[in-house]
Amino acid sequence: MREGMRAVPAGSFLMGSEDFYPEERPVRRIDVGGFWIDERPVTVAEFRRFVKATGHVTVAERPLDPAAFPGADPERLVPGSLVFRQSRGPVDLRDYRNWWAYVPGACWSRPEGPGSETYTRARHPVTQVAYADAEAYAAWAGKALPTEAEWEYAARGGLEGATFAWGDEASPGGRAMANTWQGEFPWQNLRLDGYDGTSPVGAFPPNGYGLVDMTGNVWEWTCDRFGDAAAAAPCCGPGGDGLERRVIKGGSHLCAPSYCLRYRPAARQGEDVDTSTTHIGFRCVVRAEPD
Ligand SMILES: [Ca+2]
Repeated sequence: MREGMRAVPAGSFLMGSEDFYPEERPVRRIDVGGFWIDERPVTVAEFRRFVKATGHVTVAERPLDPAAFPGADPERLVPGSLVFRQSRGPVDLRDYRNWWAYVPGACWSRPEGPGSETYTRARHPVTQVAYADAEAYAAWAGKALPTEAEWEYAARGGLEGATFAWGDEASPGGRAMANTWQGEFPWQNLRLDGYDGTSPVGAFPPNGYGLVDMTGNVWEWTCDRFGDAAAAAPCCGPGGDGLERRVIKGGSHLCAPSYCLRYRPAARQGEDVDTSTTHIGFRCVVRAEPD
């Protein structure tokens, strides 16, 4: 046994989906070796231990080099990160700037910027982590970031071809199975699942492999490059500007069926490796056969 991790047996599965968005196609059979995966996303408390032990400075906290951003607005060249802002009413859903704000000083310990804190959110998933931050944590922990196939195989929990991590029905018996968005995005958050933003890990039922928060709550980094340069920008955030992108999986608390039905194992987006937001986190794997 490995503390806080679950064994996922070697096997094969149907990866992808034909029923939702083009980037998830085609469905194909993939073989995966056995591995261990964190049973929950890395929490704020765990990330705090890592920062204390290593002195790691996250990408969002590092000074920006003006030479790397010719013509950029100087206001954007201060350390900071992207923070979700609920709009007052309906907005143009084609422009993510209607709900994302670049906030100077926003970082993992102050996710919404100066004046915010995480002391009441120690058991929430850490957010405001870029790809390099997730990689650094994984290395420190003696782990690795999952491939997209490992992540999706684990998220399916042994169910073949199911729409959701728990089956084909979105809310069996009316029960909320993941932290998503109910209501009209991005202005009306009905919180029928009990949570406005992120939720403590494990607030919703585990999947067939005993893993919690695989979908909803926060998107999770994987180590796979997002290869399709022609693909549109992520549904709910920046991207698509030619920078290196990696695959993120699982959807988040901002996924609303009316706009972005991505709290499903097959759902995927490409995210710029330097981007951090209030809705992206990660979990780790260890590539060893289960005992
Ligand atoms: Ca919610």
